[in-house]
Amino acid sequence: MSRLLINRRRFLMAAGMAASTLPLAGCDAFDGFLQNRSPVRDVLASANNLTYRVQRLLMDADRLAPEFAESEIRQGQRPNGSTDPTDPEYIALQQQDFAGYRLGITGLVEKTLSLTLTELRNMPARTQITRHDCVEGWSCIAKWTGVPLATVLDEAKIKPEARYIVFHCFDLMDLGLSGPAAYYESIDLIDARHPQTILAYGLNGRPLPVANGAPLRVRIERQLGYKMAKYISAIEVVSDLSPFGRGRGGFWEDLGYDWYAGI
Ligand SMILES: Nc1nc2c(c(=O)[nH]1)N[C@H]1C(S)=C(S)[C@@H](COP(=O)(O)O)O[C@H]1N2
Ligand SMILES: [Mo]
Repeated sequence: MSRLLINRRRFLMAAGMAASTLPLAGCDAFDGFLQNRSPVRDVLASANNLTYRVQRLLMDADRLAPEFAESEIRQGQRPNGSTDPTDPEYIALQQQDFAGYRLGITGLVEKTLSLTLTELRNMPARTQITRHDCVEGWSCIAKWTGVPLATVLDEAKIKPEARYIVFHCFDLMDLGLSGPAAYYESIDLIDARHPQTILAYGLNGRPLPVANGAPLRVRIERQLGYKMAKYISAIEVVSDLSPFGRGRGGFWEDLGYDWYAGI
């Protein structure tokens, strides 16, 4: 399946230009492009829905992304997006090497969890060497170690009405005039339960560095890079994505990217 790869800066410029040609100039116009009933957005959303349904129909739910040999790791994982969060809560945790970190799992679960890094590291682990594809057009092969998300969800016992997993992150993104917005992401339960979907705390045999999302980031190997939330502060199990951000299921999705970024 072909996919239009666009440079992110160009994308944001294009979004800004589209907004500035609207009758109302300024940030109201930018908001207008993004608001729920914008025709532009509806077209994007319906095309994305179609891709999602077609891929889900054609795809074996457990099909694995390709895995590679150690010798195919050619460089460190290229840090992208946020690489050094300055948010006070994050800095405080980082200063103590994340000893005080707790991963909360809340929402539509029988049992709310609050897990330390030690507890996460003591759960069954999976290591995989996979290729990360960023929408900007670059790739990187790296070795990731973590606990399968399915294991954590089984521990929390998700309720029957659950449909999506939302990842909340520590880092705020600067949207210029629109002000800061928290990075967040979401996936469906098929991706959540996929064997290669892990909450990673290790990269290339070492603890996950800050630049790549310490202390915990998700790997969703059949999707593009922006789905793989770094700096995860909490996981919420939900039935509806509309309450989060601008309601499209992720920080970049709220700016127009596809929610389903299957590759
Ligand atoms: N919290 C958070 N997660 C994030 C991002 C970000 O800016 N903040 N950027 C995303 C994008 S676009 C990519 S390509 C990958 C980059 O991961 P890396 O820095 O380990 O290469 O993280 C994704 N997850
Ligand atoms: Mo990306």
